[in-house]
Amino acid sequence: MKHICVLPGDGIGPEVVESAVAVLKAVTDDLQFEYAEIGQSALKKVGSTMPDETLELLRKCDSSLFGAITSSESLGEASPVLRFRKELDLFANLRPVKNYVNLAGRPSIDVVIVRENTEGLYTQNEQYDDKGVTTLRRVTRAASERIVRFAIDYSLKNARKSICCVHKSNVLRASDGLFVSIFRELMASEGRVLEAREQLVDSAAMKLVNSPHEFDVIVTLNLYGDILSDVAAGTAGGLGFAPSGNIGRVYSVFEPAHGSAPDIAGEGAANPTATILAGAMMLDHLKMRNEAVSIRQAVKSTYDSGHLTTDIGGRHGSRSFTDHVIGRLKRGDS
Ligand code: GGG
Repeated sequence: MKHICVLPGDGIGPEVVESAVAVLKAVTDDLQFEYAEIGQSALKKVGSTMPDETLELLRKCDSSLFGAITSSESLGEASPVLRFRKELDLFANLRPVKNYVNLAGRPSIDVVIVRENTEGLYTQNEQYDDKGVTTLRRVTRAASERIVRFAIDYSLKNARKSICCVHKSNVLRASDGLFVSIFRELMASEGRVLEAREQLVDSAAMKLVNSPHEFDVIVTLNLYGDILSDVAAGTAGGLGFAPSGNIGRVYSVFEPAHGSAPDIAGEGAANPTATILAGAMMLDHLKMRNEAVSIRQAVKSTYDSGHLTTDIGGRHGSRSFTDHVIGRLKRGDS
Protein backbone atom coordinates (compact mmCIF):
# COMPACT_ATOMS: atom_id res chain seq x y z
CA MET A 1 0.00 0.00 0.00
CA LYS A 2 1.38 3.43 -0.99
CA HIS A 3 0.52 6.49 1.09
CA ILE A 4 -0.40 9.60 -0.88
CA CYS A 5 -0.49 13.08 0.63
CA VAL A 6 -3.31 15.08 -0.98
CA LEU A 7 -3.25 18.90 -0.94
CA PRO A 8 -6.43 20.27 -2.59
CA GLY A 9 -5.55 23.94 -1.90
CA ASP A 10 -7.57 26.91 -3.16
CA GLY A 11 -9.97 27.89 -5.95
CA ILE A 12 -10.53 25.03 -8.40
CA GLY A 13 -7.84 22.97 -6.59
CA PRO A 14 -10.36 20.94 -4.51
CA GLU A 15 -12.58 20.20 -7.57
CA VAL A 16 -9.80 18.96 -9.84
CA VAL A 17 -8.12 17.00 -7.03
CA GLU A 18 -11.45 15.31 -6.18
CA SER A 19 -11.66 14.18 -9.83
CA ALA A 20 -8.09 12.88 -9.88
CA VAL A 21 -8.49 10.99 -6.60
CA ALA A 22 -11.74 9.40 -7.88
CA VAL A 23 -9.89 8.26 -11.04
CA LEU A 24 -6.95 6.90 -9.00
CA LYS A 25 -9.38 4.98 -6.75
CA ALA A 26 -11.05 3.51 -9.85
CA VAL A 27 -7.76 2.20 -11.20
CA THR A 28 -6.19 0.76 -8.04
CA ASP A 29 -6.91 -0.23 -4.42
CA ASP A 30 -3.24 0.11 -3.51
CA LEU A 31 -3.25 3.81 -2.59
CA GLN A 32 -4.18 5.32 0.76
CA PHE A 33 -4.96 9.06 0.67
CA GLU A 34 -4.13 11.43 3.53
CA TYR A 35 -5.28 15.04 3.27
CA ALA A 36 -3.51 18.22 4.41
CA GLU A 37 -3.97 21.99 4.13
CA ILE A 38 -2.08 24.43 1.91
CA GLY A 39 -2.57 27.97 0.58
CA GLN A 40 -5.13 30.61 1.52
CA SER A 41 -7.55 27.98 2.83
CA ALA A 42 -4.81 26.78 5.23
CA LEU A 43 -4.09 30.38 6.25
CA LYS A 44 -7.74 30.84 7.23
CA LYS A 45 -7.97 27.53 9.10
CA VAL A 46 -4.59 27.23 10.81
CA GLY A 47 -2.83 30.58 10.31
CA SER A 48 -0.17 29.55 7.76
CA THR A 49 -0.19 28.93 3.99
CA MET A 50 2.26 26.05 4.56
CA PRO A 51 1.64 24.54 8.00
CA ASP A 52 4.43 22.41 9.54
CA GLU A 53 2.03 19.43 9.68
CA THR A 54 1.64 19.63 5.88
CA LEU A 55 5.40 19.52 5.33
CA GLU A 56 5.59 16.63 7.78
CA LEU A 57 2.91 14.67 5.89
CA LEU A 58 4.60 15.43 2.54
CA ARG A 59 7.78 13.87 3.98
CA LYS A 60 5.97 10.88 5.48
CA CYS A 61 4.08 9.82 2.35
CA ASP A 62 5.36 7.88 -0.68
CA SER A 63 4.25 10.67 -3.03
CA SER A 64 1.82 13.61 -3.16
CA LEU A 65 -0.92 15.13 -5.28
CA PHE A 66 -1.44 18.89 -5.11
CA GLY A 67 -4.20 21.00 -6.70
CA ALA A 68 -3.54 24.73 -6.76
CA ILE A 69 -3.10 27.71 -4.49
CA THR A 70 -4.05 31.33 -4.90
CA SER A 71 -0.86 33.39 -4.65
CA SER A 72 -0.69 35.86 -1.80
CA GLU A 73 -0.25 39.49 -2.78
CA SER A 74 1.60 40.19 0.45
CA LEU A 75 5.27 40.86 -0.30
CA GLY A 76 6.55 39.31 2.90
CA GLU A 77 5.01 35.89 2.44
CA ALA A 78 6.94 33.07 0.76
CA SER A 79 4.96 31.06 -1.80
CA PRO A 80 4.02 27.69 -0.28
CA VAL A 81 4.72 26.08 -3.68
CA LEU A 82 8.28 27.45 -3.71
CA ARG A 83 8.59 26.40 -0.07
CA PHE A 84 7.72 22.75 -0.57
CA ARG A 85 9.91 22.59 -3.69
CA LYS A 86 12.80 23.95 -1.63
CA GLU A 87 12.21 22.09 1.64
CA LEU A 88 11.82 18.74 -0.13
CA ASP A 89 14.59 19.49 -2.65
CA LEU A 90 12.28 18.83 -5.62
CA PHE A 91 14.89 19.90 -8.14
CA ALA A 92 13.23 18.70 -11.36
CA ASN A 93 9.93 19.92 -12.73
CA LEU A 94 8.73 17.52 -15.40
CA ARG A 95 6.05 18.93 -17.72
CA PRO A 96 4.87 16.68 -20.54
CA VAL A 97 2.48 18.20 -23.09
CA LYS A 98 0.73 16.20 -25.79
CA ASN A 99 -2.57 16.24 -27.65
CA TYR A 100 -5.42 14.49 -25.87
CA VAL A 101 -7.91 16.15 -28.17
CA ASN A 102 -7.63 17.17 -31.82
CA LEU A 103 -8.58 20.80 -32.18
CA ALA A 104 -8.94 22.39 -35.60
CA GLY A 105 -5.92 24.40 -36.66
CA ARG A 106 -3.70 23.18 -33.80
CA PRO A 107 -0.56 21.23 -34.73
CA SER A 108 0.33 17.97 -33.06
CA ILE A 109 2.64 18.18 -30.07
CA ASP A 110 4.45 15.65 -27.89
CA VAL A 111 7.05 17.49 -25.87
CA VAL A 112 8.47 16.97 -22.40
CA ILE A 113 9.81 20.07 -20.69
CA VAL A 114 12.38 19.43 -17.96
CA ARG A 115 12.57 22.61 -15.90
CA GLU A 116 15.18 23.40 -13.26
CA ASN A 117 13.05 23.87 -10.15
CA THR A 118 15.21 25.31 -7.38
CA GLU A 119 17.01 28.45 -8.51
CA GLY A 120 17.07 31.01 -11.36
CA LEU A 121 14.62 33.83 -10.67
CA TYR A 122 12.60 31.79 -8.18
CA THR A 123 14.82 32.24 -5.14
CA GLN A 124 12.67 35.13 -3.85
CA ASN A 125 15.79 37.20 -3.40
CA GLU A 126 14.63 40.74 -4.19
CA GLN A 127 16.44 43.78 -2.88
CA TYR A 128 14.86 47.22 -2.61
CA ASP A 129 16.67 50.55 -2.87
CA ASP A 130 15.48 54.12 -3.36
CA LYS A 131 15.31 53.70 -7.18
CA GLY A 132 13.58 50.33 -7.43
CA VAL A 133 14.18 46.63 -6.92
CA THR A 134 16.95 44.24 -7.94
CA THR A 135 16.04 40.58 -8.31
CA LEU A 136 18.99 38.23 -8.04
CA ARG A 137 19.08 35.31 -10.45
CA ARG A 138 21.26 32.38 -9.47
CA VAL A 139 22.56 29.66 -11.80
CA THR A 140 24.88 27.14 -10.18
CA ARG A 141 27.01 24.41 -11.71
CA ALA A 142 25.58 21.82 -9.27
CA ALA A 143 21.90 22.56 -10.03
CA SER A 144 22.57 22.77 -13.79
CA GLU A 145 24.40 19.43 -13.83
CA ARG A 146 21.66 17.81 -11.78
CA ILE A 147 18.85 18.93 -14.11
CA VAL A 148 20.72 18.10 -17.33
CA ARG A 149 21.51 14.63 -15.92
CA PHE A 150 17.83 14.23 -15.00
CA ALA A 151 16.82 15.14 -18.59
CA ILE A 152 19.33 12.66 -20.05
CA ASP A 153 18.22 9.89 -17.70
CA TYR A 154 14.53 10.59 -18.41
CA SER A 155 15.14 10.61 -22.18
CA LEU A 156 17.05 7.33 -22.13
CA LYS A 157 14.45 5.58 -19.93
CA ASN A 158 11.52 6.85 -22.03
CA ALA A 159 12.93 6.19 -25.52
CA ARG A 160 13.19 9.88 -26.34
CA LYS A 161 15.55 10.81 -29.17
CA SER A 162 16.72 14.37 -28.68
CA ILE A 163 17.17 17.01 -25.99
CA CYS A 164 17.04 20.70 -26.80
CA CYS A 165 18.71 23.08 -24.34
CA VAL A 166 16.66 26.29 -24.26
CA HIS A 167 18.48 29.40 -23.03
CA LYS A 168 19.27 33.07 -23.69
CA SER A 169 23.06 32.92 -23.60
CA ASN A 170 23.42 35.59 -26.30
CA VAL A 171 22.32 38.10 -23.63
CA LEU A 172 22.87 36.32 -20.30
CA ARG A 173 26.33 35.22 -21.34
CA ALA A 174 27.72 34.12 -17.99
CA SER A 175 24.69 32.50 -16.32
CA ASP A 176 22.87 30.95 -19.29
CA GLY A 177 26.31 30.41 -20.83
CA LEU A 178 27.21 28.20 -17.85
CA PHE A 179 24.00 26.22 -18.29
CA VAL A 180 24.68 25.66 -22.01
CA SER A 181 28.30 24.65 -21.44
CA ILE A 182 27.22 22.05 -18.85
CA PHE A 183 24.59 20.77 -21.29
CA ARG A 184 27.27 20.35 -24.01
CA GLU A 185 29.65 18.62 -21.60
CA LEU A 186 27.12 16.12 -20.26
CA MET A 187 25.51 15.39 -23.62
CA ALA A 188 28.96 14.60 -25.04
CA SER A 189 29.70 12.19 -22.20
CA GLU A 190 26.48 10.76 -20.70
CA GLY A 191 23.97 11.58 -23.47
CA ARG A 192 25.98 10.59 -26.53
CA VAL A 193 23.20 8.42 -28.03
CA LEU A 194 20.77 11.35 -27.94
CA GLU A 195 20.67 14.25 -30.38
CA ALA A 196 21.83 17.47 -28.67
CA ARG A 197 20.15 20.67 -29.84
CA GLU A 198 20.15 24.28 -28.66
CA GLN A 199 17.58 27.05 -29.11
CA LEU A 200 17.18 30.59 -27.84
CA VAL A 201 14.14 30.91 -25.59
CA ASP A 202 12.33 33.51 -27.72
CA SER A 203 12.49 31.44 -30.91
CA ALA A 204 11.68 28.28 -28.91
CA ALA A 205 8.40 29.95 -27.82
CA MET A 206 7.53 30.73 -31.44
CA LYS A 207 8.35 27.19 -32.58
CA LEU A 208 6.24 25.63 -29.83
CA VAL A 209 3.30 27.43 -31.47
CA ASN A 210 4.21 27.01 -35.18
CA SER A 211 6.20 23.77 -35.38
CA PRO A 212 6.09 21.93 -32.03
CA HIS A 213 6.96 18.62 -33.76
CA GLU A 214 10.56 19.96 -33.88
CA PHE A 215 10.84 19.34 -30.12
CA ASP A 216 11.17 16.10 -28.20
CA VAL A 217 12.63 16.83 -24.73
CA ILE A 218 13.50 20.37 -23.66
CA VAL A 219 15.83 21.08 -20.74
CA THR A 220 15.80 24.63 -19.48
CA LEU A 221 16.11 27.09 -16.61
CA ASN A 222 13.34 27.73 -14.11
CA LEU A 223 11.52 30.79 -15.56
CA TYR A 224 11.84 29.70 -19.20
CA GLY A 225 10.40 26.27 -18.31
CA ASP A 226 7.47 27.85 -16.50
CA ILE A 227 6.58 30.07 -19.47
CA LEU A 228 7.30 27.56 -22.25
CA SER A 229 5.15 24.87 -20.63
CA ASP A 230 2.17 27.27 -20.73
CA VAL A 231 2.92 28.04 -24.40
CA ALA A 232 3.08 24.30 -25.14
CA ALA A 233 -0.14 23.71 -23.18
CA GLY A 234 -1.83 26.39 -25.31
CA THR A 235 -0.87 24.46 -28.43
CA ALA A 236 -2.41 21.28 -26.95
CA GLY A 237 -5.71 22.95 -25.99
CA GLY A 238 -4.97 25.04 -22.91
CA LEU A 239 -3.76 24.81 -19.34
CA GLY A 240 -6.36 22.15 -18.58
CA PHE A 241 -4.09 19.72 -20.43
CA ALA A 242 -0.77 20.35 -18.66
CA PRO A 243 0.21 18.04 -15.80
CA SER A 244 3.50 18.36 -13.96
CA GLY A 245 5.69 16.55 -11.48
CA ASN A 246 8.09 18.05 -8.93
CA ILE A 247 10.68 15.34 -8.44
CA GLY A 248 13.65 15.02 -6.12
CA ARG A 249 15.93 12.20 -5.00
CA VAL A 250 13.59 11.29 -2.10
CA TYR A 251 10.27 13.13 -2.44
CA SER A 252 7.82 13.95 -5.22
CA VAL A 253 4.73 16.16 -5.63
CA PHE A 254 2.48 16.00 -8.71
CA GLU A 255 0.17 18.85 -9.71
CA PRO A 256 -1.56 20.50 -12.64
CA ALA A 257 0.60 23.27 -14.13
CA HIS A 258 -2.37 25.65 -13.85
CA GLY A 259 -3.26 27.85 -10.90
CA SER A 260 -6.40 28.15 -8.78
CA ALA A 261 -8.64 30.04 -11.31
CA PRO A 262 -10.71 31.75 -8.57
CA ASP A 263 -13.05 33.20 -11.24
CA ILE A 264 -14.56 29.76 -11.94
CA ALA A 265 -13.99 28.11 -8.54
CA GLY A 266 -16.96 26.21 -7.11
CA GLU A 267 -18.87 26.14 -10.41
CA GLY A 268 -17.77 22.60 -11.31
CA ALA A 269 -16.63 23.95 -14.67
CA ALA A 270 -12.89 23.34 -14.34
CA ASN A 271 -11.20 20.89 -16.66
CA PRO A 272 -9.74 18.17 -14.38
CA THR A 273 -7.61 16.60 -17.16
CA ALA A 274 -4.28 18.11 -16.06
CA THR A 275 -4.76 16.86 -12.48
CA ILE A 276 -5.94 13.42 -13.63
CA LEU A 277 -2.82 13.21 -15.84
CA ALA A 278 -0.69 14.43 -12.91
CA GLY A 279 -2.13 11.45 -10.98
CA ALA A 280 -1.02 9.16 -13.84
CA MET A 281 2.48 10.69 -13.68
CA MET A 282 2.51 9.94 -9.96
CA LEU A 283 1.67 6.29 -10.71
CA ASP A 284 4.55 6.18 -13.25
CA HIS A 285 6.82 7.48 -10.50
CA LEU A 286 5.54 4.82 -8.07
CA LYS A 287 6.26 2.19 -10.78
CA MET A 288 2.54 1.45 -11.31
CA ARG A 289 3.02 1.76 -15.08
CA ASN A 290 0.01 -0.28 -16.24
CA GLU A 291 -2.39 1.76 -14.13
CA ALA A 292 -0.84 5.01 -15.40
CA VAL A 293 -1.23 3.89 -19.03
CA SER A 294 -4.87 2.90 -18.39
CA ILE A 295 -5.66 6.38 -17.05
CA ARG A 296 -4.06 8.12 -20.05
CA GLN A 297 -5.93 5.82 -22.45
CA ALA A 298 -9.25 6.42 -20.66
CA VAL A 299 -8.75 10.20 -20.88
CA LYS A 300 -7.86 10.00 -24.58
CA SER A 301 -10.79 7.71 -25.34
CA THR A 302 -13.20 10.04 -23.49
CA TYR A 303 -12.09 12.96 -25.69
CA ASP A 304 -12.04 10.76 -28.82
CA SER A 305 -15.70 9.89 -28.26
CA GLY A 306 -16.62 13.55 -28.30
CA HIS A 307 -16.96 14.19 -24.57
CA LEU A 308 -15.31 17.60 -24.44
CA THR A 309 -14.80 19.86 -21.44
CA THR A 310 -16.20 23.39 -21.42
CA ASP A 311 -12.76 25.06 -21.76
CA ILE A 312 -12.52 23.68 -25.31
CA GLY A 313 -16.12 24.30 -26.31
CA GLY A 314 -17.69 21.10 -24.91
CA ARG A 315 -20.41 20.68 -22.30
CA HIS A 316 -18.64 18.66 -19.61
CA GLY A 317 -17.66 20.10 -16.25
CA SER A 318 -15.26 18.34 -13.91
CA ARG A 319 -17.70 15.82 -12.49
CA SER A 320 -19.35 14.55 -15.68
CA PHE A 321 -16.02 14.38 -17.54
CA THR A 322 -14.55 12.40 -14.63
CA ASP A 323 -17.55 10.02 -14.65
CA HIS A 324 -16.86 9.26 -18.32
CA VAL A 325 -13.18 8.54 -17.61
CA ILE A 326 -14.08 6.29 -14.66
CA GLY A 327 -16.77 4.51 -16.70
CA ARG A 328 -14.13 3.62 -19.31
CA LEU A 329 -11.69 2.42 -16.65
CA LYS A 330 -14.34 0.23 -15.00
CA ARG A 331 -15.50 -1.27 -18.31
CA GLY A 332 -11.88 -1.75 -19.36
CA ASP A 333 -12.71 -0.25 -22.76
CA SER A 334 -10.15 2.53 -22.64
N1 GGG B 1 -0.75 24.11 -9.44
C1 GGG B 1 0.14 25.19 -9.53
C2 GGG B 1 -0.21 26.35 -8.65
O1 GGG B 1 -1.16 26.35 -7.90
N2 GGG B 1 0.60 27.38 -8.71
C3 GGG B 1 0.38 28.56 -7.96
C4 GGG B 1 -0.22 29.62 -8.80
O2 GGG B 1 0.02 29.69 -9.98
N3 GGG B 1 -1.00 30.48 -8.19
C5 GGG B 1 -1.58 31.58 -8.84
C6 GGG B 1 -3.08 31.51 -8.84
O3 GGG B 1 -3.65 30.44 -8.83
O4 GGG B 1 -3.71 32.56 -8.84
